[in-house]
Amino acid sequence: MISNDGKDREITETQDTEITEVRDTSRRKFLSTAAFVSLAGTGLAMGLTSCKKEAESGAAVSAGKSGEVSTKVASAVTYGEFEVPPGQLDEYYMFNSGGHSGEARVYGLPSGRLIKRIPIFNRDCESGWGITNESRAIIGTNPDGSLKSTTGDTHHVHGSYTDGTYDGKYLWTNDKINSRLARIRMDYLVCDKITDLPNVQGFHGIFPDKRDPVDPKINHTTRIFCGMEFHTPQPNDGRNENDPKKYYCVLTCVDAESMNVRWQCKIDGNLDLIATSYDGTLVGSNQYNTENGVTYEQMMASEMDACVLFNVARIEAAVSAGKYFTIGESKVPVVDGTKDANKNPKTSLTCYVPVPKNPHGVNASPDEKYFICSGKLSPTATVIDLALVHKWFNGELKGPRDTVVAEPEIGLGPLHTAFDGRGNAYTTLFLDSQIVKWNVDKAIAQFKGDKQVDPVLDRIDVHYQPGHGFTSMGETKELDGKFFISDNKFTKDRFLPVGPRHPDQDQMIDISGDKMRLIADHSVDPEPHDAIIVKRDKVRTRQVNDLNEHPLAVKDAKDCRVERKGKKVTVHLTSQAPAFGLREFTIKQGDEVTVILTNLDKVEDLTHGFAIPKYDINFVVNPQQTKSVTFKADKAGVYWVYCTNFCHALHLEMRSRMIVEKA
Ligand code: RUQ
Ligand code: CUA
Ligand code: CA
Repeated sequence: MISNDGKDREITETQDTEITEVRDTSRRKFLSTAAFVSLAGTGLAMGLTSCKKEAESGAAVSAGKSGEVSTKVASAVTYGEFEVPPGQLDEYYMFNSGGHSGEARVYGLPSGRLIKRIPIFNRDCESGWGITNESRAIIGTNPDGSLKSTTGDTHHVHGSYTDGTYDGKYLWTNDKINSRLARIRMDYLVCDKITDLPNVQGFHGIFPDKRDPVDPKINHTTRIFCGMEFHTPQPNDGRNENDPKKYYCVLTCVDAESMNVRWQCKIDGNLDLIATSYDGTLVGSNQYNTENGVTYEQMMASEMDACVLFNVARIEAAVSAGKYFTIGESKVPVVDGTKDANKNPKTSLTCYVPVPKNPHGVNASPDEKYFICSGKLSPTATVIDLALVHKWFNGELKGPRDTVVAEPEIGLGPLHTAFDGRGNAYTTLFLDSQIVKWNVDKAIAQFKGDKQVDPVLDRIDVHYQPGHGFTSMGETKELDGKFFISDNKFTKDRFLPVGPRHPDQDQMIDISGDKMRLIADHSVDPEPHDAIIVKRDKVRTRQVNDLNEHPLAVKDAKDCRVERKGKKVTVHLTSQAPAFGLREFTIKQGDEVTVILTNLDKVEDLTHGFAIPKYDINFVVNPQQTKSVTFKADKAGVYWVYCTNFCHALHLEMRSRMIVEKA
């Protein structure tokens, strides 16, 4: 069992000698390729072993091999203070990315209740996302009318800032597959814009800026920074495909309001996660592939990779001065942030800070002083002092590595770091299946040479293999240090078995005291990746739409009608419980039909649905909302348009008869 001080580590039966050596805290340093690859599997075995023991001691629900489930009462920890009784509301929102679903999700915390899914890069037949004309215009369509794409891979959700904290205006999330950035407006919690990033593959990290780097009056988010993980030929149109030395990555800056791409910055190596400084001057990204490798062996060849820091003001000055080029057909200005083009720190656009090895995760500390970059294949976290980064940019330091003020050894497979506002950092340890709590000042003292001090304060097992970890309001100046969520990648035996595809898990940890306490296992749909925890008073949603916000709204049931222009037919329709404004309408086979539907009900929560059998059309309209849909009436016959949302005692009777006359 792994003890809380991290020293007394029992070696499990499943570990071979090589692994034993790696797990010895006194000897383990960097992991060799072979050690890492075998360790990944062993990490899982570790998790299982520790869980088995917990179940025996009465702290877990576990399913045996045969599928039988035994429930045991949880031990000493009390959970009452984190319970949300019936009728009470949660204190926080959690905005989660939805991984392969291409959506975002909204949970209440501390209850862990799923309260909304926000479709973005997918097709969703409840809201009609990807079905209605309005949503299709946001997703984008091809010349043949098909949707640009309906696959997505969202990893990170971040909110807009004013004065260093969430202002409740926007959220942004990435689509890793198709290199798109989506914006969610927070008044309705729906996606309102999607931007394609040119010249990008593997769009992974995102972070909004927290204020303007030069204009003190602009204290809110105006830019989103987007990382590019996979280097490619530029332009990627068939040239140089066999010459990886010519591949490269760019950082992309997108305007928060217009969602237009402002500029890109060419770099050496790749970009993974993104962090922004509280003063707006710096953007950081961990780089695990400074080798420019094309296989994982090549990508882990060096002992040191980097965290690259971008000088935002200098980059924008270079763009304004016309010191840029463009790539292929893209008109986006690209500045050169490579080392060769930036030999003089005093004019450099970028600062490459060496960090061991294949780092993952870079997080800004809430005291505004540091970026912390995890080693992943090194058991360390690297603390970069942002004031020193500015000194380097002023030519006052010998080298970029002089910006590093601490590099504590914290455990195996460190990925992401969160904060409590009391000077402590909490880092997820993927391979150790733990969260480690460590003190940043102590780590700095240790780095300066104080051998007595141990920065590690506490460790807690999670179940299992944590990726992201984040704290309540943790990425703002208003962080409250109440709890930490560990997004675990593996959950084998933590939930009722549901077949080979397991749920993922948000495990909730109380961090308010000296010792961390595990307080809840929340199941989540794969794969949540990352989230932010936002105090509920920051989010002010509107509960009823505004009838005037859609230019085509049908504002009165009397306006319902069928209009024909040649083969183009428009059906103006309303819904008001328990009826549609037209009880029937007739069109002709071969018509191109647009239905515009306004829900005239004003009562909060009185949503109606609109579905046409055999026509693959399904969406809902909320009170006072208008949506439209266009389809080809290619099948003659009678089709009962029906309401899909239980709205009234006569919900089942809420239908309209669509008659398609044979051509
Ligand atoms: S990444 S598990 Cu897609 Cu956010 Cu670090
Ligand atoms: Cu309207 Cu059900
Ligand atoms: Ca590497």
